[in-house]
Amino acid sequence: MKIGITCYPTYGGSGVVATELGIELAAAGHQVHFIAYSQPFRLRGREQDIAFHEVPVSNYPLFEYPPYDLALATRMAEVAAYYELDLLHVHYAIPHSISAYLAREMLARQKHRLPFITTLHGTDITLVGLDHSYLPITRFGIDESDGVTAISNYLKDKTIQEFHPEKAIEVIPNFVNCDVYMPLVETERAAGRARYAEPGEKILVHLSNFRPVKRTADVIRVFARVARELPARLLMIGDGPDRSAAEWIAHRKGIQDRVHFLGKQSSVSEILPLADLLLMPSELESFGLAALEAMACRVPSIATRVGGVPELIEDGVNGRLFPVGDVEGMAEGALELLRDPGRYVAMAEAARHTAQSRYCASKILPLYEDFYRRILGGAAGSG
Ligand code: GMT
Repeated sequence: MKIGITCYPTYGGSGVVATELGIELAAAGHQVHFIAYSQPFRLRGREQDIAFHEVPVSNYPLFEYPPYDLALATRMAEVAAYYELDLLHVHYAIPHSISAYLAREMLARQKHRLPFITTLHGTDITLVGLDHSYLPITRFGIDESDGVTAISNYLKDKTIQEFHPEKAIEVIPNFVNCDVYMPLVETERAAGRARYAEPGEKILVHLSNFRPVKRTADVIRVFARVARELPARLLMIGDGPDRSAAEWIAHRKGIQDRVHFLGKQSSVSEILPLADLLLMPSELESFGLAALEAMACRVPSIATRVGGVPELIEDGVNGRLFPVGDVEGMAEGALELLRDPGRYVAMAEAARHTAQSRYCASKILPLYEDFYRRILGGAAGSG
């Protein structure tokens, strides 16, 4: 198949999933065309059978708000016509599903069929879509899509409850390539850990876009409590609006030398397996991709019981779950695990097993391919 993919190319879970999906589709023999305002950050630009098409946005002085959505629709239609795309797959409803709708309608006038699929990721529904000004157009984008998927049962239910869409929503969970995200052999792991920590020190990690929903301040507070009890380091991967607040708290607590802000990293699969635990104290996660990537590396998470996270993490089995804001509980949970090697190893093994048995790219890719075929065959599905 020839598949166009549109996503937010910057740091964020939906862009990561879209990029990894494109890479997996290309590896499975499909032709993939990314259409976005810049190259998705996890794409190195050297992958075979993957092309990137930049969307140029006019900055004509009259445009106080340059119309990206329209430029995107135009580019989608052009790429679809020039490269004979079979379908478009857009990640994140706003504005991508609306641009795809416009592209489909433009091409229909030239008798070119271009069905589009929208994958809902979370904040497009829980935050953006519920802002009243975006609600009707988000619902329109969902209903006009030829197919809609959501990345967890939680998100599917939430979308139905809040938007009452006419379109059926299929759950296709997020995935991870278990041959890329995997534990390291002990010698490599020890060498990698030595870059950040002394022998005998524990390593905790956080990976996000540092937006308020991630509660980055809680990450530092949980770590501060852990570091009071045992020698430990914290790796903060990513960047975003709450980074300076997190740095400030680390300084105020006097643990700045133990917290390493690594910024945006394109190869997180090389850093995650060095850690002992991942901290994900989010206000909300429709899925929690960072936790899955860590689990595949045999790193269990200390996380919050929110949104779709309990579909991925079973408390006490492959990770730990706590109420939002329960800094003390999360710190205690982390300390208990780090002090009990037997329990830790069982949980780490269970985390890797969950990733491999339920969320491996090799298991999820066929679900997308089958969905594409059904959409191309005309099974649009209404709710
Ligand atoms: O969480 C963010 O701020 C980014 C957001 C996105 O769309 O880029 O992440 C959402 O999609 C991820 C990939 O499907 C999910 O793993 C995240 O749980 C989800 N975030 C929220 O629901 C807050």
